[in-house]
Amino acid sequence: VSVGSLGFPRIGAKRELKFALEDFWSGKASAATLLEVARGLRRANWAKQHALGITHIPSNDFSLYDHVLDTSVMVGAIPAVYGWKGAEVSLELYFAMARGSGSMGLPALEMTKWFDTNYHYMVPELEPDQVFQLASTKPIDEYLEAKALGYETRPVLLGPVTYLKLAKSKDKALNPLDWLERLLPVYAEVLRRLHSHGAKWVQMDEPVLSLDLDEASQGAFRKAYTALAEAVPGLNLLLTNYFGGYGDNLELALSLPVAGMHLDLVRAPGELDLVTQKAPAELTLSLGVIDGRNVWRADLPAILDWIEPVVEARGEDKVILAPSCSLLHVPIDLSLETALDPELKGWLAFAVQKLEELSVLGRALNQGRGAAKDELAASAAAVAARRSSPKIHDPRVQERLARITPEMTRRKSPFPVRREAQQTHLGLPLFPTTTIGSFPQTGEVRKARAAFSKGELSAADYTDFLKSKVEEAVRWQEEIGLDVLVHGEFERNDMVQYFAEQLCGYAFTQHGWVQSYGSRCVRPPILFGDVSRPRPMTLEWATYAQSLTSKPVKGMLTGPVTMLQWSFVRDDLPREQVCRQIALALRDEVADLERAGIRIIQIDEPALREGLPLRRAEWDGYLAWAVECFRLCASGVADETQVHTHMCYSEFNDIIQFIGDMDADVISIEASRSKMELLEAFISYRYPNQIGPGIYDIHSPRVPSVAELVELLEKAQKHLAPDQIWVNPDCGLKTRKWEEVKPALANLVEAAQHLRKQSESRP
Ligand code: THG
Ligand code: ZN
Repeated sequence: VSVGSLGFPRIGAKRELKFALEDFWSGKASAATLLEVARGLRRANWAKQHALGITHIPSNDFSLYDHVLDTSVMVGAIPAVYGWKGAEVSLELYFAMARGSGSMGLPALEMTKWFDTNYHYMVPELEPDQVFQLASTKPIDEYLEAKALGYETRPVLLGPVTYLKLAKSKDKALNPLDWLERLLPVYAEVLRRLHSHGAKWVQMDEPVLSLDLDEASQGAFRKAYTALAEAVPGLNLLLTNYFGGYGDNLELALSLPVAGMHLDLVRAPGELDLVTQKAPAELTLSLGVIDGRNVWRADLPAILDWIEPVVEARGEDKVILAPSCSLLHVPIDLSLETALDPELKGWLAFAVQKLEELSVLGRALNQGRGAAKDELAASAAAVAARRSSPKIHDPRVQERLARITPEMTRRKSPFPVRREAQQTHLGLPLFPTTTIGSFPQTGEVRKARAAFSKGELSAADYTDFLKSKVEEAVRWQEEIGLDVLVHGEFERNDMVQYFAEQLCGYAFTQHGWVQSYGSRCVRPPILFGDVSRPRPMTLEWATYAQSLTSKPVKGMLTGPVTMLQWSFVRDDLPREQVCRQIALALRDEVADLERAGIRIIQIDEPALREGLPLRRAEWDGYLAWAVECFRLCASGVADETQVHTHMCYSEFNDIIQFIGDMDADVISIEASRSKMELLEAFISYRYPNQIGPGIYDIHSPRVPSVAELVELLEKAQKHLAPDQIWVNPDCGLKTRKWEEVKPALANLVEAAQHLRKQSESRP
């Protein structure tokens, strides 16, 4: 068998790409320096994979920003606003598409989540009269670059059907798939050139095969692969689907004229038997047996038990071992972690370790298990140790889980009753104003946190510093007249990490960065054991802020589904069980906040929607437990206590009923950029509770005027009752500057006052 890798993380083990990009953007470094760093990263990644014994080493898995953007550039899909004249695409133009360009007044392309991952890609935008042309030879250049270094690689392309399915058309009446015929010649040209330079295989990533596909999409696959096979007959195409099984698309996939097919056997282990029964003998199978989405060490002997018969039956030369998907979604190298509990460390594998696992499997399959005796024994021992470790099992948590009752997931009274109680208790005006929670994380705040974590600032001094920031923020909110205040979250880093650090059952890495978008990374915490809350997590800051004012201060929590979704989660329990554990821990925090006199508590769930399974048939099952977990966390309070939730990056149309089922007293959503379009789901569903449609787009430095804020509110008021509407920004203000935030929020308050006056003067 051979051993393949579908893609290696490109950010660099020390985030070299991030720093090189940011230096280039700020003018501190030249383009040549950036490109040299990029070249060095590619060289190091190829060398590493080669040294690990990988035979199908990927090329063109690198990207300066995003591989979907690279594909748009490759095929010349550059929207007219960028003024491209058809020549080589400059770095300036590339980054203008990625991030917008202030100086040229150009917008960035839209960015959205890559399938069910926490990675974001730049959405291709096609003109109605889009013509495609080969505008970048990156796949060929990088193939040749590797070749010059002595590596024979397998170039990776984002396949044409997935590319078009991810694209949006400026003219909504047109379906991007209709451009397939025009697009294919460019792909054919790229493949032809790769082939002529000696490429044997090309990996065609088509993860939309993990989705429900309609007839037209299935037809597009047939058309595309028939055309490409005809155009470049001698080249082996590896049809690569991941993040799930082929499901209903299996017959289709098996009918395509490709030389190989990749299976994600972590998400869809059941497909191995199906495929081995049906696949023609000459089809090479790439078996994705190592989890590319999680950080746990694999059970190598168990995998061998499973794969050996397949290799036996199909022949060694027809099997490639692989990770389930690109390793883009896992941290790079476990060996850099020096502070992890050694026991936990023994259970983990990052990208480098995962390739090592594949190489051990390859050796065992090619030379017999004896040739990898020690590694296999170590793998089995690690798996056994993890299973039986007392560190992951907490009987008290399990007992509590078993005692969850349906009553615990229901508020005491229905919303209309709660609303009366809350109105009496809180006495808020019509169109109450608030913010989503965080205030600008200025250089000063970040510096203090860094000094504190390095030990250069004492805990007492750090606390005093934070207190002064909270006090400033409270005073300032009172001054401009906001109705519901927040403490500003100056003490928090990431909204998941902050809570995870305070919960039992979670661990942290030093270098476990995973690309989120462009130069931005996150370091997802590792949820390895039963989750519990040893002590209150947010109480001190909330009560401190409340002590400074008579206006209500909102307590701020990250919800259980988001805590789950943005962590690496143990794979020995169903996700819904883990989520319930988190919900119980947060429920205790909610109770503590209420007891301490906090009358409004916000539980953010920005990741609830992205957790949706890729196939619709699984949606209801997921949504049922996700909503239940939110309610479990939120329902332990009295009628008078007002529960808010906040969701961003969400389309609500197809899940609105479940949003309703969450039964939050108030939900704030991102709505300004879509000019309140996102509200439509709430309107047509007749959402009964209160809503704060965000009216200030926090992704832009622009300060909105009172008039435009009023206009957005009036739009909302057309369809919602006045006493249903809250007035707030789209999202937290962490990434904004005070110079922008202060006038914007003052305008927001004024807009609310304007609406109050209007509605008073009405009969
Ligand atoms: N936290 C987590 N996941 C997320 C978000 C989050 N996924 C979706 C969305 N928010 C992604 N957005 C961002 C925005 C900014 C950054 C990362 C993801 C960012 N990261 C810092 C960087 O790359 O320099 C590092 C932050 C840190 O020190 O932890 O700026 O909010 N989990
Ligand atoms: Zn948000």
